[in-house]
Amino acid sequence: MTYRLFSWELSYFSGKVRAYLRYKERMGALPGGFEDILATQELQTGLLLPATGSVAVPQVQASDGTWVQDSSEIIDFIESRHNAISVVPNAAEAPRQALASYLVELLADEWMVVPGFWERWHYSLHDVEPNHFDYNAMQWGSVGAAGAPGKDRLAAGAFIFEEIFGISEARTNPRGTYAALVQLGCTEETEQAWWASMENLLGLFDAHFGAHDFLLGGLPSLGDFGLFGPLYAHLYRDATSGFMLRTQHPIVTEWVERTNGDNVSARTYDQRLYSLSEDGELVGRPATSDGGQWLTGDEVPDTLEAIIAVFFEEMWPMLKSTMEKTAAFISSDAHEPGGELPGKTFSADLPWYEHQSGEGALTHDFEIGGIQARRMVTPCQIWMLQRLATVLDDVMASETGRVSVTAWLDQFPKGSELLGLNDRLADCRVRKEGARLFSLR
Ligand SMILES: N[C@@H](CCC(=O)N[C@@H](CS)C(=O)NCC(=O)O)C(=O)O
Repeated sequence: MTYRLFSWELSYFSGKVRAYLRYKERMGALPGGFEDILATQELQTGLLLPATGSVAVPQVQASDGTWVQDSSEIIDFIESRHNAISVVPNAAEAPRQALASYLVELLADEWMVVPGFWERWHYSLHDVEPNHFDYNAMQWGSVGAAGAPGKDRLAAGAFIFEEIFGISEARTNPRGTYAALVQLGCTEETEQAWWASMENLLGLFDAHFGAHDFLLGGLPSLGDFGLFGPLYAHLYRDATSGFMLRTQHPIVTEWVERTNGDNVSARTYDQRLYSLSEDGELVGRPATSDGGQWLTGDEVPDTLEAIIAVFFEEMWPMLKSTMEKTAAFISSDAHEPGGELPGKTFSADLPWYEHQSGEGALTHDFEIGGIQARRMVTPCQIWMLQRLATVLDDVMASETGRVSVTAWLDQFPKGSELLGLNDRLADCRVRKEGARLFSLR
């Protein structure tokens, strides 16, 4: 079985899936491998859209013709077919580690996306210093005008920013990516608070990756690939944040390179680490922390718990409101039973534009850094929460799992509320078909 990955190098969620597929392939767990294909507009509209109902990247096509859209669903799909070198801890044997993996993935996908998205577009504004407009235009032009000479690719990117994203009037009349930032609750009032949230997390990553090469020890897992979304194509590759990351967070920078499968002085796939035996022979030894394995005994280190505490403190209140607001919308006159719901992460989905912007029925209050603000409700978070609820069911299925996870969640303020997730989801469950979301009732 081989796979085609349709992706962009500049894309948050493409980086997550590419690093995951590279890891599986290099560990020998993906026979047949995968082909990484630039998702040009021609392929997006001619192939991806008819197959799944969305042009979003990444998308994967298996050699039997099956299409999968959404980074999390792609990982679930590949894991179900290639279970060697699993990236998800077994819920029965390591219930805390399993839950921790999904919680970090959710935080990375749907919360860190806001400051990750902001830094790219803020430091592209004409009057902001330092500035990476040209870098960003080049990477967008290289998708929009793939195959054209460099100067034309750069010009194509600048054209997209002006004509489609209206970058010159981003503050006064936000369009494109700038309108999307407002829909995500990232405005001049909140942007510094969002960035402070990211900086706090970077400090927590320094502490964790200073002791362990990956979230769960000496091998990567689902949470690492989740974090790769914000930390690779955005914070590491974008020029302004990339300079900051390299100069202020070398430990996180090395984790990015390691998780991407780059050679980092033998700490990952392609270079070996040897010692010399007494008689001068080369003797191999693990190059990564923790003996090159996940931590045993279902250990979740304190430094990882500190990251999960951010999930409960900052993101969980919004997720509770997402479930309530989606349930109210589904039962309102604005929605037909079983009808479609918006599916996008980064911006309001066009057919629901009025509902997801301003004070629309699919907007809600949230808090960041003590500031009250408003943002769109994102039903794809419901789909992510349903996935989490399944893991929770698995870990709670045994008496030992139940005791262990209940005690573990108790340490986080409001952590025990997660145990009622199925009840909270009861009136807002969704069904995913290709890329499209529908209510269940
Ligand atoms: N939840 C989806 C989000 C995918 C997504 O938003 N992809 C972005 C690029 S990182 C995109 O294609 N946006 C353009 C669009 O949705 O039209 C996932 O995890 O794959």
